[in-house]
Amino acid sequence: MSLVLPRPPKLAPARRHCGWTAPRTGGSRAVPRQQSSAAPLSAAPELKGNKPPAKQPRLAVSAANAFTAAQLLAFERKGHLTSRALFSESELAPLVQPLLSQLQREELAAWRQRVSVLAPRAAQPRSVGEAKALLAKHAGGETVGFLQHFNLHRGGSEVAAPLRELARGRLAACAAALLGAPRIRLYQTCVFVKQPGMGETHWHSDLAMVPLDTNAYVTAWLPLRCLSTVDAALDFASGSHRDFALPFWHSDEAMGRDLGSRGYQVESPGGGPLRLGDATWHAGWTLHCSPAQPREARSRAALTLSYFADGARRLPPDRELRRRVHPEDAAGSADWLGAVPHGAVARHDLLPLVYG
Ligand SMILES: O=C(O)CCC(=O)C(=O)O
Repeated sequence: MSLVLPRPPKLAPARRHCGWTAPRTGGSRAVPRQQSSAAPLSAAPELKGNKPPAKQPRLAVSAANAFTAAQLLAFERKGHLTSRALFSESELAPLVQPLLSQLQREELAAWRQRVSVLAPRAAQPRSVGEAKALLAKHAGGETVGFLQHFNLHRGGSEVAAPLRELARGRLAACAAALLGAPRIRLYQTCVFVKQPGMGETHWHSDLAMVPLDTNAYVTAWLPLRCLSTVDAALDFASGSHRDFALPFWHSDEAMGRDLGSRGYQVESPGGGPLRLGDATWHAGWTLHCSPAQPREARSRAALTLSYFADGARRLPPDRELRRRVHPEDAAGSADWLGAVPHGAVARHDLLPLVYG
């Protein structure tokens, strides 16, 4: 059963807005005071290992058998769903340590991306310490909610091929089932790292950051270790993906001030904290957020894989839109956007067909 909070918390007032929802750029806590890098990311001892991921079992998951009718109905109504034990721990474990090592190697690049989003006029930092100092000075009080590592499935790194395999297998079949679409493309992968003391991820909808003219978009969120009750998972505003009135009638400012009056039931994954191998799913317009990661906790990293139904078109140019695409995730689409004209069907090698 899902953990249902008694009352929806006031849905984040935010200093900045992504399209019609608060961006997921910061949090209520101050930027961590320590200037050195946070404690190293490490897998739980039982998860260490460096073998290639075990082959997924032969039992083929297809869109037809991925979920029960009751689960599909719940997803339609609520806009989110939890898949328990979608993978066994031993299937994912071999991917985890190489992935965490890569995140550590690329930490400075991730801090640079945060600076470019939160303090776009600041100079490129040369170290993590410098990035933190720049953000403290120039981010207008906005705290860092996470670091993002986009599209590690691309290229030839140690983790790229296993991630591509992961993106094509049962996750793609689940996405096809949830979207009710016969052909599915991978939009992006992204690892979100919340270091100890990082702030909350504000309420937001993913599609506000995606330059596609579609509603058929879904994201799988997989923690890279078993989470404890204090670790920051996602919270979902149930039914918010169907709240057409919200962006239709309300200004960005009004929505940013207070979404709490809309009566959303706020739910986090039910049945206890997520384990390695569990996944949560949220629809492209579902409002979701994540609390701050406690200072005394370990870093929490989560792999996200976002899918869309084949046939979606790139949005028209800004002058024809009521709202602009929020630039926070621009790094995720930068490599193909120029090759797909406005209004054209989004088909590109970097948006591979992964199902159907
Ligand atoms: O992991 C987080 O803190 C944010 C993740 C998120 O916003 C997403 O998966 O869309």
